[in-house]
This record gives sequence, C-alpha cells and structure tokens, in this order.
Amino acid sequence: MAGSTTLTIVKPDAFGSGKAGKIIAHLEQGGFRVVAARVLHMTEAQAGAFYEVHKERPFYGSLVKFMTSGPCMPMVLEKDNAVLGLRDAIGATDPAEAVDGTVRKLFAESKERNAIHASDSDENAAREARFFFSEAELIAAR
Ligand code: FUP
Repeated sequence: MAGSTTLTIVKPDAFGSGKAGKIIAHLEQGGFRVVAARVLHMTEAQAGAFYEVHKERPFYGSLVKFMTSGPCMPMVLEKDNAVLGLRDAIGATDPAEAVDGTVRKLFAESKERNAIHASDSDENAAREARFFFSEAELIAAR
C-alpha cells in the first residue's frame, strides 16, 4: 500500500438515497483508493460506541438514532496524507458552511444528515478502521 489510510463512512442519508456510487466516484477522482469496504446497518450499541467521544453532547442521542436509521458504508481509503486530504474533501460539518465541490456541499442534507464521516487524526483513523474491519482484512488490504 502506497499512501496512508483513513476511515470514511457513507452515512445512512446518502447510502439510502442512492448516493454511495457518486460519492465513491468523487473520492476516487480526488485520488483516494478504496482498500476495504462493507455495508452494515448499525445497532444502537455499535453507533453509540463509535460516537462515544460525543456522549455528553446534546446531539448524541439524535446522532445515534440517525446512524442506526438504515445501512451505511464504512470504507478504508488510501492516499498520501489521507486523513487531512479526506477532511478537506468532505468539507465542513454543516453543508451550508462547506466549500463548493466538497462531498458535504454536493451531497449532504443538513448538519446531522451530512452524508459522510471522516477520521480526524491518524490515531482515530486506526481505531475506527479496527472498529469496522478485522485485523486480517486490514492486513490483506496492505
Ligand atoms: P465532523 O468531524 O465534521 O463529522 O463533525 P463532529 O466530529 O464535530 O461531529 C460528528 C457528527 O455529529 C457530525 F458529523 C454530525 C453530528 N453533529 C450534529 O448532529 N450536530 C452538531 O452540532 C455537531 C455534530
């Protein structure tokens, strides 16, 4: 594997409305390579654990409900400086504030239903990749 990796999730709003293909194409055009992918409908316990860092925030319950509202698509993406590159590519949390051409500007509905997740550090990228993919899958993807 050439570059570094990060973890993304095409969230239930985008996956459920058939935007996953367009989002993946957009990211591939931006130089990202998909090295692992799956589709799953998260349980409340899984979404709650994934967003544990936000447990005390007022939007936590609603966020967990949204993330369990339908299937989503976690993926490990590879590119040079993947974490920072993907944060740039997805845009601001609220699509109303996202720069033109970013995934959220193009595909997100609202600050909560915002189409895509991206890890915010190399440490979290590794933790989040292990959350969705087995060690064997991640080794095979190298
Ligand atoms: P981001 O890193 O851009 O995904 O944003 P955060 O880590 O701050 O928040 C994680 C998710 O919580 C966001 F993608 C959407 C949701 N959220 C809200 O619903 N309301 C808020 O005010 C902030 C975040």
